[in-house]
Amino acid sequence: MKEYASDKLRNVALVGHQGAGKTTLVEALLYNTGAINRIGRVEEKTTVSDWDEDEKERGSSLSTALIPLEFEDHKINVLDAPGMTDFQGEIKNAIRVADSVIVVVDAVAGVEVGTELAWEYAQVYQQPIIVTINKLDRENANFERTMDSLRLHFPDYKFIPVMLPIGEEANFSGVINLLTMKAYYGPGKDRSDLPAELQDIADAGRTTLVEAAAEADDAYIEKYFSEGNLTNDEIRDGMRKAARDAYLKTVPVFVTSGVKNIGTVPLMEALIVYVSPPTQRRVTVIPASGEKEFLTAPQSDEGPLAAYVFKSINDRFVGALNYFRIFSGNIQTGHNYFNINHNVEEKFNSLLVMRGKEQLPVTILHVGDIGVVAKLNATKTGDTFTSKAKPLQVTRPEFPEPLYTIAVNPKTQADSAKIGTILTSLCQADPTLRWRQDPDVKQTIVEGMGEAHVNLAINRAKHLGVGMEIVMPKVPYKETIAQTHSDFYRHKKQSGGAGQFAEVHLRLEPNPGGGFQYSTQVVGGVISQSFLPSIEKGINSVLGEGVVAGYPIVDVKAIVFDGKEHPVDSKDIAFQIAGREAFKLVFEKAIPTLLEPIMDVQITVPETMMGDIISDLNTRRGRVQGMDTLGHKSIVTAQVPYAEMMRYANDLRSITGARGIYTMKFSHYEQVPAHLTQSIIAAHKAEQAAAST
Ligand SMILES: Nc1nc2c(ncn2[C@@H]2O[C@H](COP(=O)(O)OP(=O)(O)O)[C@@H](O)[C@H]2O)c(=O)[nH]1
Ligand SMILES: [Mg+2]
Repeated sequence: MKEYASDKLRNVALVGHQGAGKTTLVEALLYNTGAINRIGRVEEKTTVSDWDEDEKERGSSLSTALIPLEFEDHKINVLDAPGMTDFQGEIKNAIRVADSVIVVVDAVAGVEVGTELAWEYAQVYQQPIIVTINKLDRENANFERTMDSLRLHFPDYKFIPVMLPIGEEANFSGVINLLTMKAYYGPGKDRSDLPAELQDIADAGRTTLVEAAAEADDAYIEKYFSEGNLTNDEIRDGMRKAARDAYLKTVPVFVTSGVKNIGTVPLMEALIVYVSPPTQRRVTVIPASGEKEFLTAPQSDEGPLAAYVFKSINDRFVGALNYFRIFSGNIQTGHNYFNINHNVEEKFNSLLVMRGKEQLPVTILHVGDIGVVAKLNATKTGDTFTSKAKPLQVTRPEFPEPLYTIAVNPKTQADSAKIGTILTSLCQADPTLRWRQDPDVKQTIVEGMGEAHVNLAINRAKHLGVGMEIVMPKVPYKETIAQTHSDFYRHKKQSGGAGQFAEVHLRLEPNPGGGFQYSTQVVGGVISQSFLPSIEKGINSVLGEGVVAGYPIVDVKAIVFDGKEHPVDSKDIAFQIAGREAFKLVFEKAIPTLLEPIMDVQITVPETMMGDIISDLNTRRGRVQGMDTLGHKSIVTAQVPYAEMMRYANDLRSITGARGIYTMKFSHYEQVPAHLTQSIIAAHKAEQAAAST
């Protein structure tokens, strides 16, 4: 691929709800530039973006694809992000490294959950937004209604059409460009005169556009008032400024159909005109001093190197690849660069530009560009390449806590040996995925943002040669007691051989929030000093296993207050056994109870669904703590037992038709209600009985 200087580069994240037509739109854009000779279809698994085998299987994007468009001497790096909320890590990272965001909105459905999510991230990273109202060729598509939906959902923003549709649904045939005041049919390469019946609408649209552009600059306002018009270059410049202005919040609106390839050339032109070159970027870095600072714009090839790795993959066909964006400096084949996060130099032998899965070798990438490097050793998502001389670390975005948990078992002995390495590498590549060996529930736990997300991880592990079966994760309960109780246990073995004797009197007291504590109050030396640690050892052996339900024991004080010993038969092992058995005995009588994790949950749904959400929370033993409205959205905060939230990602989707999102994080442990405790204990005993027969 050709070499592009930074003023010829543009980076855009293509985001929006799943199914809005992003991947298909990219096909049309590639086709227009001559990179492909036919527009691929998601249904036929022939698109450039959805190249991964899992994506083909599911028929939708699961991760961000990098698609460089070479158009009018420019290279536009399009990051085609997935739409499902399960993959919000991918969406965030794409927006983070782009300089502008195109939100694709379905002209039938209007604003959807994925639209709002994308919008929220664009705001977080202060990225200017361009909207394209897409699929205008579909039955029931409606430009004005979609505009209304945008205004309703994002009331702080001003939506200014730059293109207007010619026809709708099956009659959608082209766009009116309000800058040139010409009609562009099909993809929009050639201009024709405006159809007479659209002249009035076009005139009104032009006025709105000119006024919006004028607002961004005092000189333009003055000119507009005195002369009544602006030049097209002034309009473009004004719109570019207005889109970046935190106060004006102006969003240029385009109209397209990917499948029919209509309005796509003006959209590409817009990407060059309305998106700033990547050297103007405000980016936070952490230098050696540790104090955050901004890289001053314009960034240049000569500046200190700061290249951020926003995606790593390890695919069995394309191998291990790291995708990075250069915020400062440049990167060249054959050079070594310093990975500050892992404190290692990595050699860039294979520098590439990717088009979907197609690898195009390059020798240099300039400041602002997005590229890929193959075959590194240590580098993973979130790392920064920099120079040792002036180390800079690009700050990572914050990622949400996981929402969906599964447990996995290796399928075979061989799988069991590899499972840890593979899961670790998948989690390093994806900051929203986690795994751990949980000693409390004795399971291998994998956590992510939703069922599709964790299933994809398990599938990828399978492709990498590790078979796993998914099982239900256990709730990490803890055992404790509700009442003080004392009793004793005598261990006696005096038939044949060396005898054993020990007697331990033990009191257990609840110790809320204080963990486990062991102490002795033995008076008059009834138990020798040397046996006291033996008793403690015996008790400790039970703490991890639990007494009644197989969960670890917390918040209990154990006090040895009396006992007996035998001059010959008392020994370490005898006191260990007596301590252990005394503990179990007293624990069973001290009203054993279970503690369960309680989560802080925040749920955002359309206002009309708030009632359904609250009544559902009631069935989950949830305590609603607050209700808020933000625009037409309701936000419910609640504390809910983790046991009731394990499959909430799926349940919320079905209650709201995928129009709800939520976050969840651990708050504290709390006592499980008595009737539930009884059934959990009974289930554990039944399981043990079954295992021992
Ligand atoms: N009628 C029509 N269908 C489209 C258009 N673009 C995409 N589709 C269809 O909508 C579905 C989702 O498209 P896709 O590109 O995967 O959407 P993405 O999830 O946003 O990437 C597919 O069935 C496409 O064939 C369009 O412009 N018009
Ligand atoms: Mg897609």
